[in-house]
Amino acid sequence: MSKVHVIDLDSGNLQSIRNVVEYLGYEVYIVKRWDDPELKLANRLLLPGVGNFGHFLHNMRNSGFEEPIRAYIRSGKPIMGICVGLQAFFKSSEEAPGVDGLGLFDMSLTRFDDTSKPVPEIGWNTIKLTPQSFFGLDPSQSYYFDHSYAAIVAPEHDKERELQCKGWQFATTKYGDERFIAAIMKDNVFATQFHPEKSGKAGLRVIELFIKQEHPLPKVLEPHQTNFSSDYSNYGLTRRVIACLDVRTDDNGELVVTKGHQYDVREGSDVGTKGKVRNLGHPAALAQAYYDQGADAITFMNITSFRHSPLEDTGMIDVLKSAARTVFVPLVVGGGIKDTLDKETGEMIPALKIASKYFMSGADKVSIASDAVKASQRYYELGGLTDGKSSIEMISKAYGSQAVVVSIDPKRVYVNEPQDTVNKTIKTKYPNEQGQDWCWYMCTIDGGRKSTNIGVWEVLKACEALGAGEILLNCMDKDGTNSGYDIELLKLAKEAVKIPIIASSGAGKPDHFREAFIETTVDACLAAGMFHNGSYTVRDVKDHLSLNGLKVRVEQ
Ligand code: 1PR
Repeated sequence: MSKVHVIDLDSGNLQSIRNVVEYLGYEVYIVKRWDDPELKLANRLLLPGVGNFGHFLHNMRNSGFEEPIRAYIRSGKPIMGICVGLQAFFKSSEEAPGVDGLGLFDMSLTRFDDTSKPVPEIGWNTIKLTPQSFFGLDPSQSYYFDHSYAAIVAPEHDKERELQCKGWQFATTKYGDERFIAAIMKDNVFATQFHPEKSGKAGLRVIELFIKQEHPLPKVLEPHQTNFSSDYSNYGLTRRVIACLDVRTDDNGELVVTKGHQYDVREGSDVGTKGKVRNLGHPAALAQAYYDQGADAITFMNITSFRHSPLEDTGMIDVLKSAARTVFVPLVVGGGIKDTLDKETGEMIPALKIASKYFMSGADKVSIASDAVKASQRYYELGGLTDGKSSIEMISKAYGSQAVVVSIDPKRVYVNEPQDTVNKTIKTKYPNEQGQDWCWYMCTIDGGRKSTNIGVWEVLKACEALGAGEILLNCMDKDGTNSGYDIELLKLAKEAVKIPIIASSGAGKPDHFREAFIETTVDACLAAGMFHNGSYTVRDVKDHLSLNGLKVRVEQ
């Protein structure tokens, strides 16, 4: 087996799949048309999907792929579906009433219950095999999940037995109190709800064994691993540790990773003087280093995109392409995702097109900051309604809400009493010099350079309604200070929305991560400076969390 065929249904994870298969040493053939004669020659077929179930199936039908895929399956040759690729093999989904799946598995998907946990499920979870392993699936490993709908088998305990009787082999995962199908196999059809292409070495192994059609026995679980896989203190997920790379050109015109002190990236800005742009290393090389240390996701922020459009910024695209070839955890890219005027042609380029360029280069998610604040203001101007035109809505419609992160850059504003602002206030434990102990968090735009009149609570609510999948919550007062996260801000944000929140700004030592995870219900913690200056590695943070009883992903 030297060639692997991949069906192209405009899925956001297509490039990531291609990267993994090439990394494993196989040739990739992307099948773009249903009548491509290559499809008949395929011996291993991958069906990647992300986003909306209905959108994916309509796309499959409208592009004429349904019957060729069914014919391939009837031929008995191996096929593997990934994420929405798995969901398409089921009967239907609550996400798209009235749209039929391929019906290979006689079961329907439903939305996770969000009354007591964040939805979507974003993060690394363990699996339970029923009854035995296939394609190297390993209960001692964690796999990366990113979805709101699932083939839920619990609490109907008999369901699992019923499915086994049908000859299905499957692995399940528990998110909160809901158990669902994480991977499934019947005859030549194999599929995973998780993203093996983004699950580090454990995921690469699953794809490789599918290509080789091998089923080695998994390792026997050590007693401590059994405890680890039954820890539901974070709904079953590990505590995610994320490394962030702020990227811009330095004074020599080189694209570098930099780091600000309260967003000022020039040397000496922390002591009141101004020097050169801090150069902390090459973006792709640092991304690789953090991946090797065990980072659970990497974010790239194009921090001068308010000045230069990403359309002109081919350097960032090159960085992303290079990192995506060897870094197999989710890659998030932000900066300049908004409708943009192309200066050369005078044409308005929609945010969706800019995002697509990043997805095609290997990004799994895009992060929107300034434009999300503007979209929130518009949302309230429309009386809490959406007009479908914002970048958040357009991108989440095309690529799924899991692909849209909203990055927020708030700053504390003190007031005498809550009535002094229309925005949501908190009573803080840290009054300002004037003794004011009420404050709200004003959302800034253009990398903290411009103030607005809207608060973080209001932007969070609006962005959730517009379809954002996750929030990256910075804090201008804390950025680069190494003094710990703003716990009050995190608590406020977690009260506002159900979608997951990534804490950012202020981490200076591993214990700051523990503090954020214990004192708040935040879903992930991100840091930049403490990793870039070499004080600590990602592994140091994970060791510290683990010693303090918090489950983390460690590659075996
Ligand atoms: O507005 O959609 O074009 O996006 C611009 C993006 O670039 C935003 O997400 C904004 O946060 C980011 N950005 C713009 N200017 C800066 C700057 O620093 N001058 N970075 C900037 C903001 C915040 C985080 C940082 C954390 C952790 N930096 O990226 O990594 O605060 O830092 P720490 O652990 O060292 O404290 P758009």
